[in-house]
Amino acid sequence: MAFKSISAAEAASLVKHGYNIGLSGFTPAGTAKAVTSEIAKIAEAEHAKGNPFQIGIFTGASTGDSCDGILSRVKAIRYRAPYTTNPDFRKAVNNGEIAYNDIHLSQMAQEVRYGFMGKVNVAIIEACEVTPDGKIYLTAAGGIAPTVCRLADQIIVELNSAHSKNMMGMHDVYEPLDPPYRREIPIYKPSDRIGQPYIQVDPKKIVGIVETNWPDEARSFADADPITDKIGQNVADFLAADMKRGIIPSTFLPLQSGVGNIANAVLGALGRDKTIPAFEMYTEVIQNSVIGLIREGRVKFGSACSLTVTNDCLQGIYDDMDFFRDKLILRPSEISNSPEVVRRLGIISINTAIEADIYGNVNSTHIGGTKMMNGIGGSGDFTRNAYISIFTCPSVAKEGKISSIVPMVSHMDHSEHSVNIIITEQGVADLRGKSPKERAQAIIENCAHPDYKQILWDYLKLAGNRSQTPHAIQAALGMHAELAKSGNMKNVNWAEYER
Ligand code: 0RQ
Repeated sequence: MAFKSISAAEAASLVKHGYNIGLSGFTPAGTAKAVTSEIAKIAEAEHAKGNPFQIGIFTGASTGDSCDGILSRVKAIRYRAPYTTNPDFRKAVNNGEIAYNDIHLSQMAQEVRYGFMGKVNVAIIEACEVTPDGKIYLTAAGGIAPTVCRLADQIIVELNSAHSKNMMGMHDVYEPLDPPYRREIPIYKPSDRIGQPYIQVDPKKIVGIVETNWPDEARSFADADPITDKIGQNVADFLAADMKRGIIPSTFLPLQSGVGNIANAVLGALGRDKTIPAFEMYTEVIQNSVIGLIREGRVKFGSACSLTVTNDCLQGIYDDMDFFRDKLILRPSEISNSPEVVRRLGIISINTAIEADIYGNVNSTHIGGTKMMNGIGGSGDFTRNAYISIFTCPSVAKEGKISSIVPMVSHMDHSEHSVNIIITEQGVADLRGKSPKERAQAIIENCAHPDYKQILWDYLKLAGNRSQTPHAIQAALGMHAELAKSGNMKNVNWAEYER
């Protein structure tokens, strides 16, 4: 079947007010870009005429400015799930303008299939190739593309020549059956292939091909600083010690690592530490540092959902595909983040906290308990099921006015029941096998910034010692209340809470 070549504007005109669109991509990697930019123009024009125009967006994880940014600025998003990193989108969510559903990334495809979020009207899929019999070859990410292609009434393909056709063969497309027919996902090591290198769709559903040449809207990384370097070194030292004492097998275990500068620094430190053998990754995003470690032979294999790398790094992979072809695999997010597979493979997970409390509960998503930052991403998928779950963060934020270690988190994403290890630049709190009271000692002693240690010891004194998880309940959010009042958590005065 020969497909119709259409412009991005023609494609966008197929998307009507009230529709839900399903997008390829996971992080800005592999996300469709041209059609969403044109949808924004339609929204603006309709709004100028006084007509409503808003849509729902289902995608793999965050997107780039051409989706979340442009569409939130023109107020064209009614609903969106899951993770996002766009500052304008964040502003709109925190102003109450967008219904944002921040679910675990592994659950996104299946919740769309189960019908929890409504119909997928149009799928917009970035591809490096599409064949007349309906084989779509994805670009730099798996995301939820197979599911939205199957469920959508219409499929628009953005054929993006900024991505090399060398990408063909890198994907492993597999969609599980829904209960009660679901079977195990047959991945027994990170490099196992279980599906097809393309998405097979009914060619009649492809309503048009939009040809583009639009590089991924990748974010660059800040240079490592002494704090992120120290956190990275603390993670590497902890893992090396756990291997030495036989808790981690001498063959090592596959790693998952979140996104951002800390994650990049952690992987850099792990790569440099030669007491840790060359290892594999079973993760959701592969960042620049991992590509370097694959070239150096320190990472043997990378299974992920996306190549969230800078464009020059991506080009380097495309140019060197003979080398990378048997060392990388890209999967849909419900496979890369599958709790079943994470538990089976014994993944060591490393994610970032905004704040952690003295008992080991972690907040990864909200500032001050109410304002959305980015979202939970895949951190919950991995943490809950990991062999060892690690959270990292600097011990203080905003020039020391905020302690990342607090008596009680202002929002909880990962509970004390799932969190094994907390690591800051100050040190490592190993929470495994400990009661809440023992955890509080380890976290304050090893992770809190020296400026806040006494404040936290004083809180514990106020909380007393006569329960499983001691709290002075009126004072538990006292450091947050103080931040809101005076702008500095250090000014907290526990005497105000003494009875
Ligand atoms: O503020 O942007 O104004 O400078 O939060 O913090 O230290 O720059 O770190 O960019 O790695 O982000 C948790 C948000 C960390 C991220 C989070 C302020 C701080 C700064 C950013 P500015 P940093 P990062 C992967 C898996 C989701 C969970 C996860 C994230 C800004 O890593 O989204 O790992 N994680 N998912 O100043 C107030 C505090 C603060 C604070 C930091 N306690 N109070 N502000 N900040 N701590 C994602 C995927 O699955 C794809």
